Amino acid sequence: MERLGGGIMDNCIFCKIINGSIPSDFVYEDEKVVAFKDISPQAPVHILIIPKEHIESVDDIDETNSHIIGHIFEVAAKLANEMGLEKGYRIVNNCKEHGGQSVNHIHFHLLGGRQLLWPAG
Ligand code: DGP
Repeated sequence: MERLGGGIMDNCIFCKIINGSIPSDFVYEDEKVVAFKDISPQAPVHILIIPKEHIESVDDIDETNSHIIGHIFEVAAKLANEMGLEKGYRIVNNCKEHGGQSVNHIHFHLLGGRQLLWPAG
């Protein structure tokens, strides 16, 4: 995979969503992150929040990029409020193969609008 300008990777689905070459239903965008509806929703609200910079997984978080993760949680709380999730919600990250990660561009699922179950499978 080749790194293009602005931290975009050439064959990453989520980089293509960020640059608009794959259409998606954006609900939020700023200079660091975008948020859009998951293509396969698991709850009435199912949003993916991702950094514009291509970071593969939580395993690649270090002191140079950890500020982006804090920002993602700020955006998640803001979106949860705007979407009426006052009863609660869940933020999920799947990391690498055993964590169930299927797209190798770090992303956080914001899920809500129903009673969510625990533990995860
Ligand atoms: P994970 O399993 O944690 O890697 O989640 C990847 C999620 O990405 C999964 O819930 C489906 C979603 N997804 C995959 N491809 C697309 C796409 O092209 N558009 C949108 N909106 N979501 C996608």
